[in-house]
Amino acid sequence: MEKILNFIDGTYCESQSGKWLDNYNPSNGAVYSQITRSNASDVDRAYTAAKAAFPTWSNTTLEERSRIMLKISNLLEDRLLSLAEAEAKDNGKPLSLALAVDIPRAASNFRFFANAITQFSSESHESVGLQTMNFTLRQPLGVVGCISPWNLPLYLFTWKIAPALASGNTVIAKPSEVTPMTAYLLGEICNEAGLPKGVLNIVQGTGPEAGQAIVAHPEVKAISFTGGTETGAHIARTAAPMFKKLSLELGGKNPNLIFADCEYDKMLAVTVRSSFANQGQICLCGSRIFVERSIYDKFKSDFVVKVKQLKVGDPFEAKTNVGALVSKSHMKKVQGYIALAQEEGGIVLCGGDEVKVKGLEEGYYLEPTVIEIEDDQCRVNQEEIFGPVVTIMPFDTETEVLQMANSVKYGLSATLWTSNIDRTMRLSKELEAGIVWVNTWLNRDLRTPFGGMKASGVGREGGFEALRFFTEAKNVCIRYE
Ligand code: TXE
Repeated sequence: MEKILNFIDGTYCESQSGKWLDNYNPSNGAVYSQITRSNASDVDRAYTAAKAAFPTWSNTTLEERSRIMLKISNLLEDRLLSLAEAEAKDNGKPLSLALAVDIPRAASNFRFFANAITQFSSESHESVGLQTMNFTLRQPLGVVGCISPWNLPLYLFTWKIAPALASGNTVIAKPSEVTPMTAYLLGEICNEAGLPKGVLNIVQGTGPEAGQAIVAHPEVKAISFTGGTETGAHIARTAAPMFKKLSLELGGKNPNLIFADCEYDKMLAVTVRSSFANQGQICLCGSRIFVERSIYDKFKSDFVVKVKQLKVGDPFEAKTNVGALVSKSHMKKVQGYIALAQEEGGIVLCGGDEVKVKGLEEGYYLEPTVIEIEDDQCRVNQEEIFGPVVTIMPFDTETEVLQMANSVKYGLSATLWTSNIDRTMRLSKELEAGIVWVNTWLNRDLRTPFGGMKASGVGREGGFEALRFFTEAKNVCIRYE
């Protein structure tokens, strides 16, 4: 059986624990590989390698860092098919999605930050009349930790690593133990691209063991984390007494506000995607759909027709729109919410059941599910489900829908469908979300700030924000005669 190893100091190695975790293929429920189960002593080894690599890497010219990172980007593109296949097998997502989104975006992450670092600059402030000049040094932090989740495995892993490396840090990174494969494959790509050993160290294992050891390591200067809100709170509690820099990208329960004056057909097509892309397992999916009452009945029937047309099945089939959920336990969690919705008085308009795919009966497949609700405060409309489940309900006024949109603990993204520019401006300012999409969804320019408000996290990634996060600003003040 295939073994997924750590990548420390440029070399693949087993954990010192000698223990292994099973890695499942969600499409058929079978164990297909084993993951080395790392602990604090492996994190220590990774730290030693990263610390030794730091002086050279942080003094490597920007041109050279950029050149190596562009090479990694090119190699990711060269291996598009094999990496996309690995991602689909490990995660259960449709291969078509991994080919179109996950792997190209991982390559873009490296390319973007390879270029961004050559344009990153700092300020100077001349204190005129006082013969004083200030300038700001932007220095790398040292050894930093990057911890990523299972929903967009290589995409989010590289989204953190690329800016950390570009700005001169050395890294200890941990992918999710649920989807470790593509991070494992990244090691050999880094070696082939000539990334010096120890600059990127990849530790495999569980969150509470390997992840916790990275966060708790006193010399790891910053943690960039994407994952669940509870885990984020735990990380913040661990890191706070050591005053580590933290960037936390956590859960979401994103509203979709649909007004009668929108471009209807475009809205309908995009809303199907924003509801069920990646089996609804994207923190940016629009899981609460609010529709203006005058078009509510039409939307409800058109939407249900389209959702029923989505093909649930084998991630490797070209016609599949919805693949397998990432794990059995996650599927059980999502099913629990579908049952809860009915207890709370919700009406399941379509979906709700497990799907048995021929030849893959042990896979984790669920029908895309649309639930009509009456009370926006019900739990299925308040708590993050993170699966192929959306709620819909009508609204009468802009004030009412704004109030409902904002009355959840999360604040990651919001999508607005309208052709009214005044309303666009009013709501964009009032919506409690780090990202507001108007007449579009998941439209990403990597220069823009990315992150959430409230329980969706702290800090912003993307563009220069990420380079600022991974550097320390130092003011140098020179008095001259
Ligand atoms: O995530 P975890 P889980 C949400 C979603 C999901 C819920 C739980 O609602 O159902 O979170 O998912 C590592 N110290 N999102 O339990 O545990 C872990 O190994 C350090 C939203 O799978 O947060 C993995 O690498 N690290 C989300 C990463 O944290 C720890 C994407 C994320 O896992 C750790 C995923 C610890 N103590 C889930 N415990 C999004 N924002 O996109 C775990 N980890």
